[in-house]
Amino acid sequence: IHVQKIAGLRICIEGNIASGKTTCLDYFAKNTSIEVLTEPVSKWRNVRGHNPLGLMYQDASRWGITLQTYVQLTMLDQHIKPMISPIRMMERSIHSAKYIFVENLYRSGRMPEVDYVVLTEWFEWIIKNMDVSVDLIVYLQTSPETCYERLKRRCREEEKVIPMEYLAAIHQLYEEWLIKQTMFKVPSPVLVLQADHDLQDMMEKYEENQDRILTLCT
Ligand code: DCP
Repeated sequence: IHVQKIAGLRICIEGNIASGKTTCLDYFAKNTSIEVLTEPVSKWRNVRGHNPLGLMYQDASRWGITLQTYVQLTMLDQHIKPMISPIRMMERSIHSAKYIFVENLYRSGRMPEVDYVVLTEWFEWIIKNMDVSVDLIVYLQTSPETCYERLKRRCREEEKVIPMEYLAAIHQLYEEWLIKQTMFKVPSPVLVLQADHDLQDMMEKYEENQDRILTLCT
């Protein structure tokens, strides 16, 4: 790769819960020109001894705003961190936090309108005043069934309560946002990778698509 030509690129890996974003990022982390930022999920599970992720799954109406306010902060922090490599890849983004997760809580009636409006005001302020731009979104497109299987297998304590319908709703919103592109602003071009395949096949797919990914955003 001609690194100089494509310096300062920001790529976000997007997809449903347990769609394999971490595996994708692990693959690209081997490339020394790429700096990989993983999703700050450990922070969402422990902020000064509190677990807003766990609370949200126990009672979304009460704790959805708490978790999503903190997600928005940690995502903003990731977006504006000075880049230390020519290419940055990050897991999800402030955009999907708002358009997928906050939207889902609101649409399913589990976030009061006032919470949604306050988060939206914050989000719009950030978009206007901070640089959270993205050069390419890689969308790992899965079926909700595949994610459900993977979720059960990995057994993260907080996620044991997630039903199939929750993954189906997240999937639907991702499709609306990145494929149909009818609802919300898409901040960059989108590369769609079918991600239902097993780990080994996905690794090969990343290898095949590596150059495409890096040239698509130039
Ligand atoms: N989450 C949320 N609201 C957000 C972002 C994430 O409620 N705005 C939740 C969904 C998951 C947990 O946080 O329960 C972790 O998110 P991911 O699914 O993105 O992380 P994974 O590790 O599951 O990704 P993958 O399995 O694709 O590597």
